[in-house]
Amino acid sequence: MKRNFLILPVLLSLILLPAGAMAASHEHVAAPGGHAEAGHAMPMGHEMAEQTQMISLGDQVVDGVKAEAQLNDIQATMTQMGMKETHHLMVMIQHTDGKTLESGTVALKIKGPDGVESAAIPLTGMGGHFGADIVLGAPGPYTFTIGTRLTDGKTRQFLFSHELK
Ligand SMILES: [Cu+2]
Repeated sequence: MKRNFLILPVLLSLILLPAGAMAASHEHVAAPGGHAEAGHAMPMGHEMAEQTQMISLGDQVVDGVKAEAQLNDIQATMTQMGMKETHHLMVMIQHTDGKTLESGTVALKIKGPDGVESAAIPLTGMGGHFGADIVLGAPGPYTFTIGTRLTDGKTRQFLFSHELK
């Protein structure tokens, strides 16, 4: 976890390069229905990935499961549509043996610069990851707590941090 903060600038530069490749690997083109059904009618965080700033939150392994989280800045597009969401948070969840987990219950709590933790926000399964459009209203330190109950019945908690500019 600590290591991730140190190498974040390196990760960012790596992640900004293969934006198109990453969008493709999320299989959104192959599964647009899943997004629509998921109340994700305007999945701008994905299809417009090339124009979207992506922020890696790093990855974390808990009890044989790896969660890799990412924020996509969707504010410009959402503002145009009169919506207040600023970011699309997505988390890819895999067994450490490499198998991607796409079912189960995943929820997010956000603690912002004001130190107040949000109510749990359900993350919707959407073709290879779980995600939600969220509002990060002010610059400053954020903590994202992601709780999962996957098909093995175990609960896990993953913690990610980001300093929003
Ligand atoms: Cu998504």
